[in-house]
Amino acid sequence: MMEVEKAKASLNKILSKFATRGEIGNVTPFGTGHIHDTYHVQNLPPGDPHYILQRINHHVFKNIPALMENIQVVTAHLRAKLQQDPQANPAQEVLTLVPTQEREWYYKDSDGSYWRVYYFIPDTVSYDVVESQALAYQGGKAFGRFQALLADLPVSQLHDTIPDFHNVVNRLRLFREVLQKDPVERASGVEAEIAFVEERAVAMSTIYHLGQAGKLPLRITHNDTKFNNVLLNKSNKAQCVVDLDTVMPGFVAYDFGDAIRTTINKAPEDEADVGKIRVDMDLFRGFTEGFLEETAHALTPNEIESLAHGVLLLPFLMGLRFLTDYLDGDHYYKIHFPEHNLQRARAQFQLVRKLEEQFGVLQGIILEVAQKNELVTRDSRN
Ligand code: ADP
Ligand code: GN1
Ligand code: MG
Repeated sequence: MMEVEKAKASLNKILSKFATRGEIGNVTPFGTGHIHDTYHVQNLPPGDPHYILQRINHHVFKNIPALMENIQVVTAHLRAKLQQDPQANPAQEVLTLVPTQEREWYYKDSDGSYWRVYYFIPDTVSYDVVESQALAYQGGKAFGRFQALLADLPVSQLHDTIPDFHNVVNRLRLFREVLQKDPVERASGVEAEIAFVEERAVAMSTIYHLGQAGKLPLRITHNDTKFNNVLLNKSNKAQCVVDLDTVMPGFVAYDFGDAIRTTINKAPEDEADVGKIRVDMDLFRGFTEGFLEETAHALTPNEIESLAHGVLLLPFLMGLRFLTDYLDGDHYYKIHFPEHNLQRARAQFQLVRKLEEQFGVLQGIILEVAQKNELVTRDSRN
């Protein structure tokens, strides 16, 4: 059998373990995620649902049963909340897992790979780069609403799927360990990037210290709020938040900062020409308005204050993680060419520089929008 046919047969065999219906047609690679292998599964009979099949990266997520339990708890909670909302359409607005024939949420094959299936949410779009303020606003609404809908799910119900995921102290420690070992002898080529990291190690610890001091409440956060993890409908209205693997206890500034990172920079995350990396304040305002309309009423003053710090921290953390993976020989993220992780790190660090220049402006917009929304909420409650 040809390689392609063999691969097709093995994907079909995996799919036969799941309680799908209809007759499977083409199975094609899908999306631009860096972690899992994602496929779109076509269903031949008209009217039968299409599916998303994913090989879950178990090098990144080491406890797959705990991961899948989280996803089950989160999607069930979101679905129950949306079912109380007459305007909502839960089947299209929350991910829905398809169980295996054995009524499990994942299937482990004989090679040790883990697989899961979701219903495909049709007629949607996602964006790697955001072009308009209206779109940025929709992203803010989507992640803000996600946070608000999960506010009454006790944090103790979720496992930490990747412990210390956004903990900068942990990320700096891992970076320094790899740098010390320099396993693929790349450290001598990235002295400027190493200096960039060390110059900011203290300044980037603000959220960590506030957290340690108990000044920021732990909430259920998404923790991977890249803009392309929102599906929008054909009219560009936010419809569904995807990529729920890192939904776990965290600080609200993480979600805000990670989303801003991929919203306000019109260049791609891995832009090769750092001269093209700019901060677009209209997009910043759009996202902030959407996000705070959904969340401001529930946030503490310390959390509001922390949001601008999250905006600096998240691109710094992502650059640090890309750089660490580059120094480590590219084991974590999918790369498309040899220096891809380094290029990603450089682009993120340039974004940090641009955001540092604008810190006061960012903070001003956040405070203005937060106050407006708190007043609106207070008035509507009176
Ligand atoms: P990764 O963790 O590798 O980023 P994701 O779970 O985010 O993987 O999936 C990759 C992409 O596939 C998403 O950005 C989204 O565009 C698309 N996607 C994922 N799940 C669905 C779904 N149920 N319906 C439609 N599109 C989906
Ligand atoms: C990964 O899965 P994906 O591509 O949405 C990563 C995020 C990074 C992102 C950078 C589990 O997200 O933390 O921000 O790449 N996810 C994991 O693009 O590490
Ligand atoms: Mg994703």
